[in-house]
Amino acid sequence: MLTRYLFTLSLLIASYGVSTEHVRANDGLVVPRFEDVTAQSGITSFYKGDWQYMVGGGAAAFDCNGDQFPDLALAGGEGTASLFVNKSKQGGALQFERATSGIELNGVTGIYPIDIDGDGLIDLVLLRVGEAVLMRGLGECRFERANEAWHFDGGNAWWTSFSATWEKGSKWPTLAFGSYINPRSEDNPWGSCTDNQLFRPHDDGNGFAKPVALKPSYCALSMLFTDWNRSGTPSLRVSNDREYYEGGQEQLWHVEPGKEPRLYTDAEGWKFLKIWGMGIASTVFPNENYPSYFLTSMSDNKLQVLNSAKSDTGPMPIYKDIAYDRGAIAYRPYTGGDLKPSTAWHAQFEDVNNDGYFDLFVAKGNVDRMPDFAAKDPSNLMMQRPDGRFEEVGDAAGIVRFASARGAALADFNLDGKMDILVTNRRENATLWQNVSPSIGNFIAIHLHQEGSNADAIGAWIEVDNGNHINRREITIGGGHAGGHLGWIHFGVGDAKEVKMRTIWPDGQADEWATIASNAYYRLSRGQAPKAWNSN
Ligand SMILES: [Ca+2]
Ligand SMILES: [Ca+2]
Ligand SMILES: [Ca+2]
Ligand SMILES: [Ca+2]
Repeated sequence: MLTRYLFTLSLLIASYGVSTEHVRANDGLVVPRFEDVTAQSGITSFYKGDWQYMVGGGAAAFDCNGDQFPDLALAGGEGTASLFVNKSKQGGALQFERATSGIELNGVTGIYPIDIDGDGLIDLVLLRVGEAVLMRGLGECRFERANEAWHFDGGNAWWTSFSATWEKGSKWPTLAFGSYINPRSEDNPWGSCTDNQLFRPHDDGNGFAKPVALKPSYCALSMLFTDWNRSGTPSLRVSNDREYYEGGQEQLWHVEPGKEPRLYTDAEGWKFLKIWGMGIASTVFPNENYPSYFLTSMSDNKLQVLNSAKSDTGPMPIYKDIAYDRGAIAYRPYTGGDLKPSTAWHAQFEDVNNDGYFDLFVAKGNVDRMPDFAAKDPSNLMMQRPDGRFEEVGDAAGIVRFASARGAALADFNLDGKMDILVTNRRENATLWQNVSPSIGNFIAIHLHQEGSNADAIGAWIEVDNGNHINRREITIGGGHAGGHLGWIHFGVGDAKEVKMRTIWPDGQADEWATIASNAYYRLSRGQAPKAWNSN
């Protein structure tokens, strides 16, 4: 099977190996510029460990001390997880300081930020080899274990993925945890995928009820609650690693209030797909209404767009893979001379040159000396062009490294309007790239807030009309590979000096369009006009 696959791949390489270098110079694409500032930044975090840490290595970007600058929590594998407080000045150099926070547990594979109890302080979900741990945020970047207080049974599994949603009528979130291989089956791991679990709020209004197993489970390396059909109720997408499951495939679950979760079926349009699923990134293409999904894998990454006419009951979950057509397949290294297929992990769409088109970052790295796959496998930075095609600029942008990357967090760490990149690496220090592009487009950044539970308005949509097209973003928790970000939502807006924006809140209520000036940060509290924020 693998032989036939590699043969197909070599044909693909032969027909597709054209240089795009000269195209770039002539057509005005603004290539962003990144500088590796790891050494000066104060970030020292290795994702350590043997076999059980071949996956994971997540990064979480979120604000734990209320100053609006995104702080970082990084998985440490066999070492301890670590928290770095952001000390950067607005527009200055990226500066972090390690702080003892309470999250310094070993065995951590992934970290997701989420305000579980709705107290306005962000909590952390720690995925581990062993027990998953919920850490309640106490303010000032301190955390305490909350499994017992929230009646959460973190089990004993190789936890590798997470997503969360607030179901209609619930004050507490519903948490989905994905697990990998049975960690006790090292000699014969194939077919030993353990159950993913869905934790719903307890009826008594405090914490969680006993979890429901999401059977069948197929070694989930990424999960994402996403309202793929804009029905108002998100479904749970699960990306699974075909290396270890038997008879499995990619999955989409109905998760509807008061009902048992159930898989979308062939009859509903769901199509069988087997990949080495590692990560999920979602984006909405300009003027589109529905999310598209980039699925990372070993060489055969997918870019899926909804391909189903809307009927009375809404679209069916039928997706077309356009990764090849759009130049986003990223199946092998673009530099470094290694021609073997690539291994892709965290993926994230962000507009890194602020031209109004979301670009795609993909963290790459060999599992661990796998000889059939590239050893020198640099992460990708693919710029989206106005025609929807993607162009690799990793080399020109200055982000080529050959460490074995895993997790990543794209965030604007110094709040200068330019998205920076943090990447975790297996057995090596993380890498931090500051976006030092001298001239890129304008931007806006928005942080939603609503009173009561789900304070960060997970499940909301933000729409930005930049005068040329409308960009939409769904606010989600989950996806990527083993980590995510919570906080400012960034939109590049090109030349626009002002833009129109509106929010569609998680319950479906849509704000009026508001006109706001570019190059500013807006705190947007529900029911109030967008309010510009700055650090002074
Ligand atoms: Ca902060
Ligand atoms: Ca909280
Ligand atoms: Ca862009
Ligand atoms: Ca920045």
